Amino acid sequence: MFDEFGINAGYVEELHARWLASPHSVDDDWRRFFEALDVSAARPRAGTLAPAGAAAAALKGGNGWTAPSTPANGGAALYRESVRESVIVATALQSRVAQLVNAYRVRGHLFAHVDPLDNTPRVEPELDLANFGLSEADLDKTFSTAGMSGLPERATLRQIVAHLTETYCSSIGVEFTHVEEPEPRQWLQERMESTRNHASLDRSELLRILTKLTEAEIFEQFIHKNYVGARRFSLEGAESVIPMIDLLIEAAGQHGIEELVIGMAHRGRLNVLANVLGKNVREIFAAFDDRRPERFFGAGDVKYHLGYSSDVVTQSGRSVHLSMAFNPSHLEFVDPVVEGRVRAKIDRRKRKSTMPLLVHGDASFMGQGVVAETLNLSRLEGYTTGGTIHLVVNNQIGFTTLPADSRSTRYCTDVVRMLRTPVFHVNGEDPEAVIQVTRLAIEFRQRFKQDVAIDMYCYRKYGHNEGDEPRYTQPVMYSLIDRKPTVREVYVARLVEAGHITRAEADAIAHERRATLERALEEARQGDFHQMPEAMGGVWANYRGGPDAGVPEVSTAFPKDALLACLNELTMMPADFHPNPKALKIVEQRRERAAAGQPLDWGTAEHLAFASILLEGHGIRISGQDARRGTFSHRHAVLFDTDTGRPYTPLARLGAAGNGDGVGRHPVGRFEIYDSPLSEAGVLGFEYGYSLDRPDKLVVWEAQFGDFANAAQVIIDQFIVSAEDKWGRLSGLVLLLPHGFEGQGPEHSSGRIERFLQLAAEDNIQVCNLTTPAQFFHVLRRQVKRPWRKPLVVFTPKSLLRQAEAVSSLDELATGSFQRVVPDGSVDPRKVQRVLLCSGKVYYDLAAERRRRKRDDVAIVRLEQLYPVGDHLTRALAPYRENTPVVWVQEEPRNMGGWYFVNARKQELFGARHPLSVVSRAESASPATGSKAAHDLEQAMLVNQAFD
Ligand SMILES: Cc1ncc(C[n+]2csc(CCOP(=O)(O)OP(=O)(O)O)c2C)c(N)n1
Ligand SMILES: [Mg+2]
Repeated sequence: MFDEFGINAGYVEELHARWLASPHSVDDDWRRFFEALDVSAARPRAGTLAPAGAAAAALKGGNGWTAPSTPANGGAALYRESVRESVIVATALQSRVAQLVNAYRVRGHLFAHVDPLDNTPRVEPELDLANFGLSEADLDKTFSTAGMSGLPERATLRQIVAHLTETYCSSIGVEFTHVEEPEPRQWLQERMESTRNHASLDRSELLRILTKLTEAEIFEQFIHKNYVGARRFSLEGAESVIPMIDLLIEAAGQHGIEELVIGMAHRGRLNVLANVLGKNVREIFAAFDDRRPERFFGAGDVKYHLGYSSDVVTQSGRSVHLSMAFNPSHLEFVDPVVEGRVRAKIDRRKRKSTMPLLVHGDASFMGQGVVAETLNLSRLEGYTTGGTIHLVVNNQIGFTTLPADSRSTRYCTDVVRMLRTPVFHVNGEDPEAVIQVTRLAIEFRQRFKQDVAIDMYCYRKYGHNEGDEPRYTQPVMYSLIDRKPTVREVYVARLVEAGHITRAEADAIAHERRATLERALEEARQGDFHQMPEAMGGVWANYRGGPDAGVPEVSTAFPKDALLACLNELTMMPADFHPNPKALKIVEQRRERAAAGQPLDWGTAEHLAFASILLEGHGIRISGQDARRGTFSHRHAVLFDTDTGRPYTPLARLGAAGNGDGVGRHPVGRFEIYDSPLSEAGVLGFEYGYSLDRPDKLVVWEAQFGDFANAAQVIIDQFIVSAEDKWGRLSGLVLLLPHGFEGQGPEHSSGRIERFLQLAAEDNIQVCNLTTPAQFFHVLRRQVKRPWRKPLVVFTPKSLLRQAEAVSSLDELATGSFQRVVPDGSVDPRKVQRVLLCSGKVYYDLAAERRRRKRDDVAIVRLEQLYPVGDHLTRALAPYRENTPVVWVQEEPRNMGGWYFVNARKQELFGARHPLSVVSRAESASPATGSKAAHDLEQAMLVNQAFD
């Protein structure tokens, strides 16, 4: 039974009766509540009857609540009635206060003063007392503060409201009530309410904030003056970023974090490099001077994309290693790359405690889908990094576009809410509030291992870059900005007013900073300082990039008995494990076929490549959609118990059994394979990042079908193929892209060989399209064994996984090596009238047709590695007479596949000895037909044409 206040009066009455009988028989909250209601004079002792009027009066006097007036001569019944009514009224009020408190926690952020461009007084109609059935008259009544922190057990409504307003509606607005787990939510609530969400800072900390703000401001002004109009993507308006990251590093040191990897776009990047990472400003000035351009022909990158690393000793005495990741213009795509790097460092264990910090822009954070893809990785076993701190430099504009046109959401951080993790909105003009949320953020991350976001509202003092005029498009906003004192000036005024510092002291800090920059500029202009590419030391010391020809090939053979022993060990399952019988059969057949000397399929060769790499001490990490089983069910790297669903990964247990088969040589590398989320850009970016810090490992990303790699084109273009050229950064990442025209339609056919070949230059990547399991075995082994670290793109088969002819013998694995070109040993070169040159699966169609036609005048040469080219094809064609026509045969339409590449590079590929022509599908806007029958016809025509 609920009354008009939503209170179950009968229930309250019953509780009251229980409390009267035994105060501790009710919950603490209720006990305190009844105690507050109770006044000794009014409370009837057992067996006595106090006058109800006295009770009512006492209630009124003691608590300020109005109890119903009752006749003074009332008896026990009247007393009960009076208390009951008082209880109901009081309970109702208390519950309204509880609702109000809750409303501040849930919605207070909407009314916080977070925007430095908006000083209009806040109207908080939603938090109006009247909305909660409360009024001004209730302000001086006292209420229980149970469940709140930072207030005495009882406080007036006035005190409560003031407390809540300060905590939730000042310079910090917090979204946290959507956090589902009670522990983190309550922890945060307690931490905020107990401090009114204010950082308590001593004078030295205040001075440090001021110093950092000053450095930030003077740095920008100095460049502005000395390099007029040069692009620097000024941080002005958002200077608090500098004390913020400075504090984050200090806090990281205190929390025992040893390394911070920072991903950050253009805005304020130079400032962060100079004033946080301690990059010598001389070098930055030298980059602005841009002398000796001949060193950078066709290479290098603009100064605000370059990475840097340094070690900072924090006040706690601990050193924190800082790495600013290199990044391209493409906003936000560095996010997954940073996550992958951090994960690799964590996995390496030496840098056990590594934290990612991602600095975002407001427009890009909400606009770019890769952000959501990255956030989605954050709590997945294969990808978690223990929580990322996201800092959004929310200058409320993206180039010329305002939030109203940028997003459908209220906040630019709303995508983070998907993680049910806290988001702090903070006024960037209040550096101390920025410090407070930074502390909360890192503490939260350390405690709960989750992402957390800080949305720092600020403004952009100039246009998008320094040559840009913002008043064309934002006249009103900029007339406001033009009138604003700087963030530092606002803070100085505040410190002076509070008596922490004199104006002269503040000026001295600025003066000293200016003088330092003057000296650095002089030095930069005296000598020959320039941006030095970072040396590839540390984990990269033993690996090389540069030209293919400069690095010798290595042997990739592996002893036959050891391969057999691997297959044996991989079929051994724990006694209590019940694999799917069909999957078990596939695994067992690998062993049986090998033992019987029968040829091996693709899945077997792949497993043996992995096993041998592990046994040689290299770790392997594979991720991709459905990678554990394999899209085409050929892999079965993980088996699942038919009863329990428990996974079992034989490769991860390799060598652990100590079974005396001679396989268990140590140390065995770690094998990890993950089914990735359905993301390409995010996951490929992550794996690329991982490869940057683990050159010792085989790091593999597999696309479900090669076609889908184009959803990650930015990662391919901006990182994988160009990082060495732009940033001197190497990667041994492997991309497996299932490719082949098999009648499955416009998609599911092409991994877009042409794209990779167009991107191939300066020996930047390796592009392979293979025809045999042995080739796959050797190319994977080469990738870890050769010290040359270049991304490897392998177009992998689909139908060939089960093609009876696409097999290799164990000997070919045990003794062979990777062949960039597979010559044709089956025909007498003297008889050959035509050489068919091809790559990948079409080889089998051509070979079958040649058999059918019994043609011994046609040679078929396979280009297994399309790039880098080398002289391998020249050598393979050497046995044929000069001028023997070479026909490039490809399944792909003419404008796709390898044709344009082979034709353009024929001189390099095989000299001028042979005329070159092509057989392909007709030029087409879409890779393949949707009709299986049309595909079959096309394929037959193509093959016929090659022989006609
Ligand atoms: C993927 C991508 N699209 C477009 C651009 C071009 N662009 C560079 S900065 C910018 C505005 C970015 O706004 P915001 O993220 O708010 O950062 P701000 O410059 O305001 O700090 C745009 C559109 C880009 N660099 N990357
Ligand atoms: Mg912006």
